[in-house]
Amino acid sequence: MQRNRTHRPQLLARPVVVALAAAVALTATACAKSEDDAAADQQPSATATADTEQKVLDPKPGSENCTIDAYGGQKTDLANATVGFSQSEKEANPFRIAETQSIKDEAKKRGVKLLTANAQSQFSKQISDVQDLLAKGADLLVIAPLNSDGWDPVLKAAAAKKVPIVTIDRKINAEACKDYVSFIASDFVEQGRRAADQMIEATGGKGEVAILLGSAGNNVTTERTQGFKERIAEKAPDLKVVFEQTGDFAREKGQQVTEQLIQSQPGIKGIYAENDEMGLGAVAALKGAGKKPGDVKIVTVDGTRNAVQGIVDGWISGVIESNPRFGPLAFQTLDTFTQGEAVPQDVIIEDGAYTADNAEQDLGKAY
Ligand code: GZL
Repeated sequence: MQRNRTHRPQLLARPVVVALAAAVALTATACAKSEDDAAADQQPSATATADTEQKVLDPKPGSENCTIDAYGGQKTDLANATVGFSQSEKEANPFRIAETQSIKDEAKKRGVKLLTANAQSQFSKQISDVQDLLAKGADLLVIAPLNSDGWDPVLKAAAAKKVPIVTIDRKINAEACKDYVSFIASDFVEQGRRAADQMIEATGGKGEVAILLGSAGNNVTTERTQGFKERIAEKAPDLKVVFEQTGDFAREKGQQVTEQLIQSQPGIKGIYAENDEMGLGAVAALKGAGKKPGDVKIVTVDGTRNAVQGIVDGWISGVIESNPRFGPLAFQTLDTFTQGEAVPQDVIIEDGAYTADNAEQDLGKAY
């Protein structure tokens, strides 16, 4: 369930926070919501942008908990520990820049020693990066995975040293509370649904649209595509997806694919780009083809400054945020867990959204 709150209660004492969050989750699932209420819950206000300092561990509905007793390992004081952070993609994409900065800021705020590594978008390097972090003495790991599969060597090495792992952003196909403690991420299917809502709004629900797919081999691409197609089918059957091709989450590839698209589908009405970098590449291609702002409706996902500026300039119709500011939640999870308290196995980070209604006033919240 996607809820957008721009403000949160101050962080309460840990056990109360986790209990409160769990109580809210239970109440939300237990109470009988009317169809309208449930639907209303699903329609976040277009002007809401996420609270950048989310600290409450919002459990994904149905999430189980994990404790250090169940996982194995020793209670420890996070302040005396060394945390290793493995970033997946090169710091060229503002999403990755903001994500890494958030981890570094929170470590500094808490006085925790942080070791970092960047795999430069090469999965084999990410595996060796994590092994290096373990060799350098990381007591805990935070991993932003590039791919969902292929993690066994790392999981075995971390388990052998009883080093707990928290994964952020993309999911690894492994067992929660056994191979890793918690998975903290956006609801990517919901992001796809919300992007579809914005595309339906922008196109009037009729015509042909294209999807610039993210890179293969991760749940983000799969789930953003799933949510978008589900919602289109549910709410705008006259909106037809006639083109799908990966732009690898990269601006130049997004531009190349869009150049091919407007050659092969000159009547295309909308483009759903599964991240802002590809969306900005699409804008460059449209400009190069002599199109005007708004000729083709573009909806993207991330919430980067340039994409939100694209809304102000009329080139982009809407941006669904994919909140990269995992630092507070990742360290809150590590802190609560190492104190011996329960943490949710699945934690949701909340996303905002930008449209013509709020892009100008909220541009400063984009990253
Ligand atoms: C989503 C993240 C995606 C971003 C892209 O949480 O995995 O990877 O949307 C990035 O910008 O490449």
